[in-house]
Amino acid sequence: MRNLFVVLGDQLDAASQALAELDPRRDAVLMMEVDEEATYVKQHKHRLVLFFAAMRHFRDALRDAGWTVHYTEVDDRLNRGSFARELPRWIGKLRPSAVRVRQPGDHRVLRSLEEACASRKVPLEVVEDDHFLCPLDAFREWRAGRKVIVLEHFYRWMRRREDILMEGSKPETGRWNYDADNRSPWKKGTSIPTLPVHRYDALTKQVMTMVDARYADHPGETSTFSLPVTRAQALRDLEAFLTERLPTFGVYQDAMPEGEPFVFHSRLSSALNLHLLSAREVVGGALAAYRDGGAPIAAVEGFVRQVLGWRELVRGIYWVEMPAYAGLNALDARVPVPDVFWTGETEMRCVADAMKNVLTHGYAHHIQRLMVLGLYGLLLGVDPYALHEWHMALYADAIDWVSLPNVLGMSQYADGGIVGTKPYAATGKYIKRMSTYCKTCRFRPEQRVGDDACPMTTLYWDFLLRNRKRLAGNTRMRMQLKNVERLKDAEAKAIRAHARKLRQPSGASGLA
Ligand code: FAD
Ligand code: DLZ
Repeated sequence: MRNLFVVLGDQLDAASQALAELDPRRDAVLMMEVDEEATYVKQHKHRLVLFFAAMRHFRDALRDAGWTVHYTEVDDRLNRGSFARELPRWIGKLRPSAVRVRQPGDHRVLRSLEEACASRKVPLEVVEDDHFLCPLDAFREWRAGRKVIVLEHFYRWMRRREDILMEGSKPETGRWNYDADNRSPWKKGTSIPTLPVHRYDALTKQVMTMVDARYADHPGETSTFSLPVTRAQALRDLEAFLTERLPTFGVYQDAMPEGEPFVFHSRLSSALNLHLLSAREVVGGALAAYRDGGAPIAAVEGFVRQVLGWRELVRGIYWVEMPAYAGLNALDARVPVPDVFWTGETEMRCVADAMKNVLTHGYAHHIQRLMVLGLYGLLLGVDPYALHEWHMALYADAIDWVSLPNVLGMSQYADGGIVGTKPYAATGKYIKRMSTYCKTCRFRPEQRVGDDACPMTTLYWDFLLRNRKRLAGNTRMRMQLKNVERLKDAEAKAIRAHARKLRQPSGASGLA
């Protein structure tokens, strides 16, 4: 055998250039289910069903297309349980001249593959992953010339590079960005289309049974699993989003109606991150909807900005900044992940609803991630890497390259301003404006102290008091810090004391 081509669980893309460059007569594919990936953080059952079922379907599709696919299932008797130990077993058995893999989505996995190949003295070739629109070398070049990273700069560069919504070097509608049109609070009575329901075949059901038995004590229930595990299912989800949800995606992008897990979001992240869908076709679909008059520019541009802008940007940042990035903790946050992040039990309606989504679906939409759970972690001072590990455990769409910059960078500001220019710190008043939670919540967002005070509000002021020296050099924080300086000593003392109470195991945070 010439090349042994390793396909990882998040690389299920049959149209990849890397596969096209191989010869099915001389090269073979290897896919490994390994227990370590399911247990290094105790993963949600939806995440496990998603990966194992999608991998097994992809194996069968490759075999049908004429590929030799060597495959090890997680409960195979000979399976050694980790990439570091399983890959050497296959190299010993198959004796390839080289092992080839697309850039993995996780620095830790890349190191494991490198060590495994070195132990067997076989070269490992890591090739570009053409699922992504921005090759890593191009990103490095873009990054090299800049002091600070600004999404808008990267996004415009990508729009020009890909010639998307452009007329020459100018945006075709005269505006780069419709962000300001995409922040409407929720309007009561707005009806939300339901997501497609997938019929799962025997193979997927078999995986569910295996996950129930083998990972019984992991969070989540397989009975509520509803994600696509094949390309055909992913394409159905894409089509349903483009026709039914995209037109309203922009308007309610930041809205949080209670009891609505998906609002008008696409819920395409897991299909994208496993590469069942390509970034190019998802962006292309949205652009086609605009051209056909199916969706307005504000919605389409807003969606394109997420996929072409944010998604590509955080991936670039991950690979340029790793491995040092994982250890950053600019605000010296050391609090353990609170119990409520595992149980969802709290009187805070916002946290309870977001956690319900996470525990039921392995999903929460962006604003719940950033401005409810992320905000709560930031204000409590939760250890940012521990929060990232929690995220990797509970979200079906989490891959290291995307979770780490979003959790540690965007939501916790632990990178000191690489992903975002300032901490996303806010009081409960932000949540009141953008959600329906506060209507049924016993806490008052306007109140800083006292039994009825919204914990987000108390903790916001406490956060600024604790971090004012660290944030003093940040010009974008000037206004917020000025307000802190206006607090009287007695007020500041009362806030700090109330915040300490909230952090007790019996406090609203449920820290234990
Ligand atoms: P939509 O709202 O419909 O957005 C469309 C697509 O844009 C998404 O599917 C996603 O591919 C992309 N996108 C949007 N924002 C981002 C972003 N900030 N970074 C990367 N891609 C983006 N996204 C993940 O895919 N995996 C994660 O593990 C993840 N962790 C996050 C953690 C935190 C704390 C935050 C604030 C954001 C995180 N995101 C993550 C980004 C974003 O929240 C999710 O992509 C989105 O909520 C997924 O739901 P959706 O498919 O319905 O997205
Ligand atoms: C998340 C996950 C799980 C649960 N299981 C596997 C697996 O058995 N085999 C595999 O190749 N990948 C798995 N993954 C994804 C990895 O944890 C990791 O995100 C990717 O390998 C990064 O490219």
